[in-house]
Amino acid sequence: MNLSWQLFCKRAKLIEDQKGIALILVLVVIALLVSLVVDFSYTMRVDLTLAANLRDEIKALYTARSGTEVARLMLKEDDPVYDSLDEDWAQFTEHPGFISQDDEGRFKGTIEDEASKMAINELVTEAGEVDEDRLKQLTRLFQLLELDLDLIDPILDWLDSDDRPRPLGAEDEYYQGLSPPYPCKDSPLSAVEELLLVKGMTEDIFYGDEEKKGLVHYLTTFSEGKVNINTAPSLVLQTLSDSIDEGLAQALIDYRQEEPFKTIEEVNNVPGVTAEIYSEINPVITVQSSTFSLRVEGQVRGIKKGIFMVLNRQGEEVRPIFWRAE
Ligand SMILES: [Ca+2]
Ligand SMILES: [Ca+2]
Repeated sequence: MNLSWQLFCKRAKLIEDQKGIALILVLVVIALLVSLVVDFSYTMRVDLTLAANLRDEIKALYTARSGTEVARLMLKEDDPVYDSLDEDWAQFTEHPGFISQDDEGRFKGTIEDEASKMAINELVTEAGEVDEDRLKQLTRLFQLLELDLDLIDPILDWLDSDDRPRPLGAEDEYYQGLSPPYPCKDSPLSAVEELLLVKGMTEDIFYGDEEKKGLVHYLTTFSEGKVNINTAPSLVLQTLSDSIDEGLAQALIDYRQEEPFKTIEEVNNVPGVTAEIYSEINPVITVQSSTFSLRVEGQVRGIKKGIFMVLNRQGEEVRPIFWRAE
């Protein structure tokens, strides 16, 4: 083998090696590019999904807000002389004109009359003392719900202006000893949820469960104080007097289903309502309501956004006095 042949072979091998290295480099670059493209595509898809979800969340929230405007309009157009469950506002959810069938945005909701519940803040007078008649009403509510009456003293202490604990109650000294400590309210509640801060109150008692509704369903801080006999459930009607049992409450409901009460005097037409019962309940009943709570859920392609709002109606004006996103 001569020298030139050896040189030729070496050069050829070198070229082969260089080709191999180039091929590996190309493969590495392609692999890097592929992984970059896959990663980019994945990131883009995630970003796109996030953006679509955000878009649908915003659309769902504004769909719910549309629902609140429809509710305001219904209450504005409602006859304010009396308020009953056969009126349009009470059928808010079922109203077929207000729920679109496509997925591009629909809402559903309920309007509830706050005067269908007991006004918890009426327990205490403006002077900060307990109103004995309203205390009887709360006691009846506790009995009907089969709740421990020992919880009433702490509720009264929470609301009354003084700092003297009742036999089973609790004032600032008790609450300041908790971890973390907080002050006793000693004034009307801003929201019924505040009751969860009261000594002895539990979520089970307050919210109830599937079998039994809790206190939150029967108490309000938003009504003007009287109970609307056109909208109150049987249990709240029974809290009005020891003389109103389940049977008489049902008689009141049967009567209003035939024709809503237009005045409180009409309650005397209900079989079983005596002059004594009427004189006992007439200071605390009404047939009109001014405050309604509204729950609306907007939905867009499975994304849901809820709004809870309390609407106050004064004449032609219906305005929100409280709201929160849910
Ligand atoms: Ca009405
Ligand atoms: Ca107190």
